[in-house]
Amino acid sequence: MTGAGAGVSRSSSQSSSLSSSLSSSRPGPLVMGIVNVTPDSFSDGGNWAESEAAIAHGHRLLAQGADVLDIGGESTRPGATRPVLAEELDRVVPVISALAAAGARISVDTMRSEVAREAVAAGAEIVNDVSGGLADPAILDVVAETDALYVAMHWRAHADHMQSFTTYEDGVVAGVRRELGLRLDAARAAGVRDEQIVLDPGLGFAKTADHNWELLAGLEELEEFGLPLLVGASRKTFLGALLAAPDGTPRPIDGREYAGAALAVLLAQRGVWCLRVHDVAATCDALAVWARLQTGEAATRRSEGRP
Ligand code: PMM
Repeated sequence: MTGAGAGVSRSSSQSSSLSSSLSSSRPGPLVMGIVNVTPDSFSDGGNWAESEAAIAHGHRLLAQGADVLDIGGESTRPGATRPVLAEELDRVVPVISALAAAGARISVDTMRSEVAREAVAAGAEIVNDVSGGLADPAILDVVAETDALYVAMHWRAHADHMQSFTTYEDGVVAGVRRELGLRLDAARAAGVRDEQIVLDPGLGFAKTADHNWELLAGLEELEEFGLPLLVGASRKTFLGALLAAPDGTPRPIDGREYAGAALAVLLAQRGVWCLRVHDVAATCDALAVWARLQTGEAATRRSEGRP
């Protein structure tokens, strides 16, 4: 089967050799299934807080079509407090070890260098750092010593006060682009190779709902870095606000799946490299429709003698 992003010109040209080594059974973006081993994540907190439940959930997401599993031990929902290091390690390492031993491709969702180091030793191939190296700059040195991919997300502050930092003087797209560029410089200075790096606009992190939509509409500004992009929109508050009831009550978290699937198709069309999602089955179904239509369009072009 072809590599990540195959069949999508923009993402194919963006995919480096390392990111291409993670492959999907379908064309289009990789599907990263979320396993939050936390008592308090905003959409699935507490559901998979015990190792065994988290491992079983990981297997379920793999069976639904996830290409990679993102295992996290710290909730980043607005207002969340941080677990201590030992607690985060206890949450994620056993789950990573078990799922990697079963053949799953693993990402670790952490801002801590020590967790990144242990996670890679346990089998993780992606270090997903929502702080892009700001929370613990030593994480960049850990990544530089490995062949792991590094997701550098746009971030401004820890979850307990991030929503006090939603001012973007020259617009959110320009601000995110500039600040992600600084994180890229820091990663390169630490020795992280470009082929390891994936960028993420950080939807919901120090962003208003309008900011998230502007970022989604302006993704080409981030594509200009020439690096693969990962987007995490799944079940987020801005989707709940979009789908609010007439009285303004946000759509509950478990009613945001169709909106997520619609977004998955649009992001596939854009050539995004990876989608970080809770609703793996719905995402994979939506991507199957998108991929089949690509094949259909190619056949129509051929039969009409068009390039
Ligand atoms: N969002 C959350 C956690 N980790 N990682 C990346 N790379 N991008 C994201 O947008 C992102 C993330 C918060 O969502 P969750 O609590 O549903 O996991």
